[in-house]
Amino acid sequence: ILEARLNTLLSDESLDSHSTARPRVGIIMGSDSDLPVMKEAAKVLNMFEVPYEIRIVSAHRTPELMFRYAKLARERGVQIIIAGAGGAAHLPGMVASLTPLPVIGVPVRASVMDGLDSLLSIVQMPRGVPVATVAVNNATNAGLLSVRMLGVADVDLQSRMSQYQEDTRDEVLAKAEKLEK
Ligand code: RP5
Repeated sequence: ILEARLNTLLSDESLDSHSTARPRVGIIMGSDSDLPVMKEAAKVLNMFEVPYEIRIVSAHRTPELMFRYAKLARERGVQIIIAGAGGAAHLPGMVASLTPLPVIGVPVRASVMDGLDSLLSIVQMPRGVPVATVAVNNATNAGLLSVRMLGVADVDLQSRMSQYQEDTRDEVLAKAEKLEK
């Protein structure tokens, strides 16, 4: 029965309605309690019109699903995995150990230690198994980093990233000028 449930979860039919295209980025997280943080990565991907999927995959509570997800991601067309977790945040590192895809880790601030526990759990990977770790709760940067990575082989996406950077600069300059007045 477990096998059937795992198969259903990772089948084409289970692709959610975030986009009609096959997901290029997989956003996964250890718990639904991570969702308020992790949805910021989804916002960025929506803005850049990059197809993505968003799923709960727990290293500790659903290890079989984590294994299956990581093993199948590449053949399902996923190119980058963004993985968020808090506390004993093993998800990004374990997924990175199971796939050749780039993994971006988002340390989620859990109830204690202000997220330092999550950050260290994700960033202190052993040599040979990299996880690109962003700041605590900064799923926005995980989304932006994934767009930059895809931009290496996608000229259109890369030029939209340049535009985003110019817009960000102009916004800050406008604020600076307003303060001067
Ligand atoms: C981790 O434990 C999750 O990633 C989450 O950040 C943290 C707490 O999970 P819940 O107890 O809220 O489900 O696995």
